[in-house]
Amino acid sequence: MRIETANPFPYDFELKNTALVLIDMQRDFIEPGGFGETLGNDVSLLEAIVPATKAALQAWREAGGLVVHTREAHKADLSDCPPAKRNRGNPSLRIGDEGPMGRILVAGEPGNQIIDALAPVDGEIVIDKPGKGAFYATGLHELLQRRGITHLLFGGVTTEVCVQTSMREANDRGYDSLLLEDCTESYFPAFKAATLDMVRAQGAIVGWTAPSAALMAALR
Ligand code: C5J
Repeated sequence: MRIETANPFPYDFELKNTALVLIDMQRDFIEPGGFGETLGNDVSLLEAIVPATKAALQAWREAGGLVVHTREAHKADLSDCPPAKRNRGNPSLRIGDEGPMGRILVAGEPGNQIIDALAPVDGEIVIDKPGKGAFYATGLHELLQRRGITHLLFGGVTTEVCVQTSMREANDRGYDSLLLEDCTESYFPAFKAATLDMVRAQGAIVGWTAPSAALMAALR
């Protein structure tokens, strides 16, 4: 299969060797009243990508592709949360504190769940990650290697933090990655735009980008 209009040049992939990776589409970042909003962010920016992401997920499922969901999630005792991460800055709520949707970024809490519209189904992989990158302190690389995955299609939030970090980690591990432009978002639109430019600069130094419609066209 080929995404002809991918940037900076066409992206070739085989369904059986490719996974769709949705980064941290969890309630605490996306829904009003969650952690993201308590940090002073306008979460409606992130909510706006849900319909396109849902459509891409549905098309990928119908094609029979592997789906990976991640959550930024710490253990209840915070033993996997470095003090530097927890203590930085002056937020009204820190990781592990009781927030509007349970303890902030703690596995199993209501706010840590993937939003209903994109909820994982049987057979899909769900990775709890303590870092920004999906490969740090998780078994994701081994799991993908066992399945023969060489290509990754990324969506999720936020573009310049967990999505970009995961793409860079994937790049260093030898994956060809493409970021679905309308299935990722930032609280800072300029950061999203800069990330898309950075990813595909210098001959796809990190990877490719394309609108989800171009993926759907390739799948038809
Ligand atoms: C952040 C993320 N922004 N999922 N997490 O802290 O990008």
